[in-house]
Amino acid sequence: MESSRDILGAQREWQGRAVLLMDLDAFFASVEQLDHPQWRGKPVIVGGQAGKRGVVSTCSYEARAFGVRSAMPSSTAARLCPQAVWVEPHFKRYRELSAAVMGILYDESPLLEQVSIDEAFLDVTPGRFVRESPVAIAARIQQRVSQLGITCSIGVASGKSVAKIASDLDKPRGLTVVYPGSEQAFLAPMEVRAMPGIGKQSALKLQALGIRTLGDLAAAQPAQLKGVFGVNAAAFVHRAAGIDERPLVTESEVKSISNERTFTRDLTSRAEIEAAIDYLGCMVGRRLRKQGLAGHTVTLKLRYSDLSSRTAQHSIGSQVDDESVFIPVAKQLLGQVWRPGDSVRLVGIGIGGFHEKDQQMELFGDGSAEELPAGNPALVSAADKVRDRFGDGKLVFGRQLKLTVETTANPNRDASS
Ligand code: TTP
Ligand code: MG
Repeated sequence: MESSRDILGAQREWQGRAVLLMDLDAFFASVEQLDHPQWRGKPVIVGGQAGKRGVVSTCSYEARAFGVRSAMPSSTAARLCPQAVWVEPHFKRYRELSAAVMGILYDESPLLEQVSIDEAFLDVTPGRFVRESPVAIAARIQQRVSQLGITCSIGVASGKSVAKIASDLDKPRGLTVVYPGSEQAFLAPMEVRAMPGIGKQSALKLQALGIRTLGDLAAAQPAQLKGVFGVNAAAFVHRAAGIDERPLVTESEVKSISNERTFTRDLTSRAEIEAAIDYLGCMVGRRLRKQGLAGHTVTLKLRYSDLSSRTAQHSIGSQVDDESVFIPVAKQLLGQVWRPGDSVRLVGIGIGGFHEKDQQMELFGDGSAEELPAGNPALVSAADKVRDRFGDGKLVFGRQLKLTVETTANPNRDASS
């Protein structure tokens, strides 16, 4: 461990719940440096090449020193750091290392929530599944991950939001521990944007109310904040005070990821239904990637104007998380459940079949049994980040523009139990 920060100084016995958040450092770039020893210590940029309208997926810390960042246009990155080594992403390899890292975490505790390809929460509450101190467990995870040839940063705290914020404080190779009872002091001086879920718009609205720091937010009345957070106002005030009892959601609980929409008027043409499939498919793809899930089964669900519904399903030979691959499959399914003249009230798309991991992969062009579009992983990944930051409305692909019908109902996430 090269750096560590312990918010109250001396290490002491942990009381109560302990959650850690592990996030790999400059993940894709670190894997490239591992696989190409001649690139170690050099600025390495993973992403689409400059000149081809590409974007940066990520870059090594050596490239960050020049101001290069994720989601930046490649042309800008090339200008900031002309000597950088450029490499296209190798997703199969990243998934392989991600799986190895998740295995290290599972060795410590079975209660794991994978948030993305390089990030996971782990419950290490003493007396629940583990007996050792959470800090010792975190240090061992860092050590074992470094034996794989990559590094990670970890935040340890009593709940998810503080663990997440702590993990980011001392990157790379940081270990930041926030002992139970010290959460509020830890958060109070931070700007509200430090809290996951508070974006630029919310921060501006809070500022107008005189709330700039998490300390200010913790002291606010939830009733004042309905216009900013809606029904979540009280939850955000609690979180700002360091109280966050949200449980971890384990992968085995997630059976499928699906989104559906009820339309305020019936869709009657194939073009309209396909536009809905495009729209919903993009949402499902983004949620899959966010959670590091990929599935075999594509499901299309339609509800008609007489309120009857039908679903059609197709299993594909590889696990997919890229909508440019599974949307065409969903459109093929349309022929099984829709005939010209049918009026459609609701459209839903789901991806399931997450568990047959041994058959996984070959997703990106190498030898899949079926002819599927190759997809564009670097593009979808960058698009996800823009949407995360600015909201769904800000980035619209051409194929989504046709969908102008208003929608109701909320995205739904199927989980057992
Ligand atoms: P992050 O954990 O956000 O970034 P990182 O691991 O590269 O760097 P850090 O040390 O700050 O954690 O994302 C994990 C991977 O996801 C990243 O290596 C590449 C990919 N990614 C993109 O493809 N596009 C993006 O805009 C971002 C942020 C990440
Ligand atoms: Mg990371």
